[in-house]
Amino acid sequence: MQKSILITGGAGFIGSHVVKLFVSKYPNYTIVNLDSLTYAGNLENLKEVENKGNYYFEKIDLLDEKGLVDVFKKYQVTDVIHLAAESHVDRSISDPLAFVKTNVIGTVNLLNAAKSFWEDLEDHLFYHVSTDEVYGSLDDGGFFLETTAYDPQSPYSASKASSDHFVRAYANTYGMKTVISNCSNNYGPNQFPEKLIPLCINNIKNQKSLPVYGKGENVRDWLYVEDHAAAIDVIFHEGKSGETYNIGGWNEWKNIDIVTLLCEIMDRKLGNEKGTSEKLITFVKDRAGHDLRYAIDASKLEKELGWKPSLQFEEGIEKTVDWYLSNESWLKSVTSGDYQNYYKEHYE
Ligand code: NAD
Ligand code: TDX
Repeated sequence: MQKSILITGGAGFIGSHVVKLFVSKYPNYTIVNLDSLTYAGNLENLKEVENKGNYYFEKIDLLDEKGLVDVFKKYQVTDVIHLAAESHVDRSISDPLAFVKTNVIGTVNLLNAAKSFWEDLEDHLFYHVSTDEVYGSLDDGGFFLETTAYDPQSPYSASKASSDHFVRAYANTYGMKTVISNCSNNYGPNQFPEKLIPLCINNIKNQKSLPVYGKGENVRDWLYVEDHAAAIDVIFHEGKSGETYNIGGWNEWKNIDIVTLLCEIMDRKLGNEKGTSEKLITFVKDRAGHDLRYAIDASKLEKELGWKPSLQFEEGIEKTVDWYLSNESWLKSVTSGDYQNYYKEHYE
């Protein structure tokens, strides 16, 4: 069967890298990017593929049930890779319901659209992209395994955990072919500057303070976004139906060490005297319910499907800083609201 893949959230950070990879690597697949273009979605992320013959864009909200079904019909969708979500933990603390709507109800709407359109569920795959945050916080050492019990601690992780459960429920109840991957923190080009790494790069550039939550002792495992996209490619094509795969970089960093490293790199690149940017570090009130440590054991994916991260963190972070420094107009547009005008000019 000719593949027609619906990728949701393709205008966002990770989704745009997945769309670019699939459009260019698989010219015989039809790739449909479904995205409602929230503040986090930006079609500029997809400039290099927008004129490719196998790429299509649909501005549709996951809450628009009819719109979803229409897209399945219009493109005869054979498979789904679901990335669209509200993704920022701090926003989930101030507005949990937005996360329930998009991440929980939106995912169920998408499952329903797929279930109603696909005649033989055996012939199709629903791939759900999720996060390591569903496992909670590793306060006493160890790593998250695929078998680790769910223990979400923030409204964001609770909504993602719920969506994971619904995907498994559709596999169990209706026989839908599903696969789920849970990945650690991503970094790289096109990440919205509300997340730690791009926020620090942007603030250092503008000589603004660098807000480090609490004592900066919280630990995250960081993976370059293109390595996540490569893992999604492998899992989509070779993952076993019904399985879960953890994706991570074996790359744990305390927040304060990442911020300090970014200060050093930026001082070098901007020609500042050593120590200039570190003066911007400001310890601020901790995030409510701040998870102490995440760490992924990605052995299952490495052993069973042969994936491993390709980029060392030192190289990835240099590339990331270089990208933000040479894409000032992107940064300006996502932070200024000009993007909405761009969208109107180009697409409406
Ligand atoms: P992002 O916030 O950059 O992008 C999300 C995209 O979804 C945006 O383009 C947005 O417009 C779209 N979207 C949001 N609500 C929508 C709705 N109701 N209908 C249609 N589209 C909607 O997110 P990201 O960081 O690229 O994350 C993508 C996925 O990967 C999410 O499911 C997230 O939970 C998961 N994930 C992210 C990370 C990370 O470090 N960023 C790590 C692991 C897993
Ligand atoms: O200004 C800040 N200061 C700070 O100390 C920000 C924005 C963050 N932090 C801390 C909080 C976290 O411990 O840095 C760490 C990373 O924060 P975020 O970039 O907000 O990421 P995190 O909360 O870890 O969640 C991310 O990784 C998992 C993504 O946003 C999620 O979508 C993904 O599932």
